[in-house]
Amino acid sequence: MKIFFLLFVGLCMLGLNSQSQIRKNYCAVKPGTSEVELIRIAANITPSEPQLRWQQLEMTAFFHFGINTFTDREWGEGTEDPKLFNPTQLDARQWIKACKDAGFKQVIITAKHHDGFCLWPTKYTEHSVKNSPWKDGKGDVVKQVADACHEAGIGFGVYLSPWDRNNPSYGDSPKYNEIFLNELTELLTNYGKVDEVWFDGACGEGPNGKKQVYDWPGYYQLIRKLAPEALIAIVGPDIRWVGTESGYGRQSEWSVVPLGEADEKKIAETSQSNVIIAPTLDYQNQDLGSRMKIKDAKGLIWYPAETDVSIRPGWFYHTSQDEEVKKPEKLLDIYFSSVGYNSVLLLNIPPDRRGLLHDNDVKAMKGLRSLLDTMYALNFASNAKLKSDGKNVQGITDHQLTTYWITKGDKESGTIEITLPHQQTVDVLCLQENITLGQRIEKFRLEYKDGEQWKEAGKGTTVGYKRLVRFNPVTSSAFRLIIEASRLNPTISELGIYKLPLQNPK
Ligand code: FUL
Repeated sequence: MKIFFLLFVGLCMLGLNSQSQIRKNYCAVKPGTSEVELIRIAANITPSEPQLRWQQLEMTAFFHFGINTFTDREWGEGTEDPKLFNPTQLDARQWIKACKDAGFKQVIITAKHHDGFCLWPTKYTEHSVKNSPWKDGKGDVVKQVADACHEAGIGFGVYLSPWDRNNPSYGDSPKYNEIFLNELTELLTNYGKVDEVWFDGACGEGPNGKKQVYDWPGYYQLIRKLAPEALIAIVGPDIRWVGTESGYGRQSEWSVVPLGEADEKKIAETSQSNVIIAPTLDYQNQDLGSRMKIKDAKGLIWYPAETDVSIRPGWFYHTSQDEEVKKPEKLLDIYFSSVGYNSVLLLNIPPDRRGLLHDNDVKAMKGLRSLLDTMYALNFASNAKLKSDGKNVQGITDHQLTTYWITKGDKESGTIEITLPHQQTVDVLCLQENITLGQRIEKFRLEYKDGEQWKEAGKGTTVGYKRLVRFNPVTSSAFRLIIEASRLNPTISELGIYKLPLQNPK
């Protein structure tokens, strides 16, 4: 027995057991690690349970709502009179219904924006709904949104701005940090399950001229303690900013990114198994995770991208922008460039002064849903004959993430042939990897048969949870997906071939 055990350990150390699983969302890279071993580690980093749940949401919604809604501003100064906050027909159920109907599976409300006005009657400042005329100061927007989400069975998240232009203690670091922790405690204990906590890093000067130093580790620890399943986004350990606010992510989007020396040191100081630091990255760089990018990594972490964008030019509601709501076709283009680029879409739909989502916004969301439903209704691959040089090709059209095609032995490339019963005109390829094993594919192409000749229809680099590729329409009954390069064995969890319900907006 002992001999077998020693033999097994020996094989792992020699790197011969290329399929041995690391199965965790972070791994330190020891000095002297070979390139082959580094790739093996990268290919086996997987999302944590909450990250996996979040990635599968695909579309989430943001609600920027607060004092700015009533002052027609984007950034309030913190000196606004709480009496200005007076929605006439606030109904969070209307917001949640519109989102749910359009396919959004989680929402985030700006509980406090930079102006410091709190949408819940917190005990820790007077600058809140409790001093507004709305419901005679007895209202609680956060509660309405949380209750509506929980009733509808969709996720609930909070945006809490650390930058607070109202709080007199802001800039007096320990004092303000304590207030901030108290606010977080209220939000994480009084409103049922919280699924996402969204921080941005803005840090202005305090009224006393002092610079506030945020206690990020303290904030994160409190969230882990009170809401262990909540993801901490943007300035946080679980979800990263995609790097733009345009709705357009990267075509090559790696969810596994490298950590440098300084981050590794911080992790070592906290805990090796539960990363609670926000990794330092050049978020706007086009390449965050290629082989070149990870070659000097001191650690590797699953740190997926969220693409935040507003349905209107501003984050908050402005009557003057009622005619500038993005059209369904534009939203579809954004969907392809966010969800379709291995990222989660966080679309902001700002409630108006009535406290309702405006008709124009609701119409646009419905329009997006209808385009997506029409496209996804018919996957031409689902009644096709599938043939491949790998294992379990039937698993790629069964809507199950964890039944998947994989290459045999240690092959890092492979082909799947898709023969349709009849010729079809198509222009979209949808691929998904089984990310519960890791993100691996580095290069792929789709070919179609034109007469006797195979021609290229579309191609791409990374896949990850979901990759959509639009291409000029082609008509054929024979297609083949060729995985050209991968980190270890590539997997395909789902494959779809579709026709866009409109002229290709590529
Ligand atoms: C930014 C903020 O300054 C904007 O007002 C908005 O909340 C956006 C989502 O994040 O950092």
